[in-house]
Amino acid sequence: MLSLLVAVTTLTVSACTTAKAPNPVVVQANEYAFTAPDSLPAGATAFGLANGGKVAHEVIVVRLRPNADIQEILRLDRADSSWSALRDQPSGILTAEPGVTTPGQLLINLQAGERYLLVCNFRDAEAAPAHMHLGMFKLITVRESSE
Ligand SMILES: [Cu+2]
Repeated sequence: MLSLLVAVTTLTVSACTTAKAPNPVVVQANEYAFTAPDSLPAGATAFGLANGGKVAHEVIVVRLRPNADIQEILRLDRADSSWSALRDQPSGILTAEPGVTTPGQLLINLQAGERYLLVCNFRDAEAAPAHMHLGMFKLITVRESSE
């Protein structure tokens, strides 16, 4: 009986030590920019959004195709053209009212060597430009995991 207890205890400890918690990254938003690291390690990453601004913001996280150029993306988007050929499906979206940090997080398994773009498409008025075109975009390069 004692040996069985020891075996169960060992298994439990082993399961706990092999599961790695996601790397928490809180993206800061204001008018009109994101503050976030230029690069992040590969692996499970839990994105949050903290809105320090005076209007609502969102962050869309999208992985770019290898040759995607940010200026080309901005040009196409400004022309109301699709730039879906330059990216994958968005990994997800967080939104935050002014002064709010999202209680939930967006969990993304970042891939080494890839680039992810953060964008905000909110507008302050129907005829106003999307925040992306006022500077709310940020490119993040993923480096090898430090392990
Ligand atoms: Cu915004």
